Amino acid sequence: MEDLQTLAKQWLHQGIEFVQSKETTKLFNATYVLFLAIIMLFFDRLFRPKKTNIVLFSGLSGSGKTVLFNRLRDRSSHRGVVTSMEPNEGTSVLHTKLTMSGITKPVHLLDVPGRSPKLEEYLPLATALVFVVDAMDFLPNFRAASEYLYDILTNASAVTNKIPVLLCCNKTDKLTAYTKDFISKQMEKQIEKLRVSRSAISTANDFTLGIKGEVFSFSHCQNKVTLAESSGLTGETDQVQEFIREHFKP
Ligand SMILES: Nc1nc2c(ncn2[C@@H]2O[C@H](COP(=O)(O)OP(=O)(O)OP(=O)(O)O)[C@@H](O)[C@H]2O)c(=O)[nH]1
Ligand SMILES: [Mg+2]
Repeated sequence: MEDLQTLAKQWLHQGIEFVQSKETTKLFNATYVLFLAIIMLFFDRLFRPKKTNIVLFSGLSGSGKTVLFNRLRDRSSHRGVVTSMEPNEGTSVLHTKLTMSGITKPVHLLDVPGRSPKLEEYLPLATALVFVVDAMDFLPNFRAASEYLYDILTNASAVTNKIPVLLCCNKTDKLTAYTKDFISKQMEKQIEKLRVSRSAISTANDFTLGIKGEVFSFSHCQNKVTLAESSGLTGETDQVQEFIREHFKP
């Protein structure tokens, strides 16, 4: 009996020593930190704004975003649209191929007026972005359009979320419209100039664009840039729909 008591005392003593030892304190601290980290991660996931299935339409004023938006939303062109003051929101059931068999759900479209500061607000929510360029009146506007696209491709949300961008050369129903290859080449050259001038003066933009030491090409962007031609007016929107379908997560 005495032996048992002595053994029990020994165990108790060893137990107290273990609890008081530095190793145990370290173990408790590590467990506590891990527990806190898990709780923080859980709340971060719970309250972080969710990336939603929004397809943004952006580009200079007059490039044809609203006509394209209306065409995709309800297949009408609403010819003679005036300059938009506020973003237009709507949903579209894409009406070619897959949707014919009812597989694709409606897509949330958001038409943001040219150079609207609201674009920054919507970029973190975007799944994809359609950058509309007027392919007919391209030459007088391409510097401004390139600058706008440069700002989007260096925007923190756009880059970190790797938002796919469709460079949509619109108004191709006009014979005088430039091709998507011509347009993308000219814009690449203009963006190259902007890269050089902007990096020389400041770090105003969030991310640098392209590969250092190489002439700029859209293929160097962190965001996947795809080219397309469209005419919102005559309803030639297949390439835009194809792009949306590719990046839309049902
Ligand atoms: N030929 C031709 N004209 C178009 C096409 N799409 C739009 N337009 C014309 O271009 C002008 C501008 O179109 P909008 O859709 O209002 O342009 P927007 O990009 O929404 O302009 P903001 O709202 O000011 O940013 C209108 O006169 C349209 O009729 C097209 O595919 N072909
Ligand atoms: Mg508009």
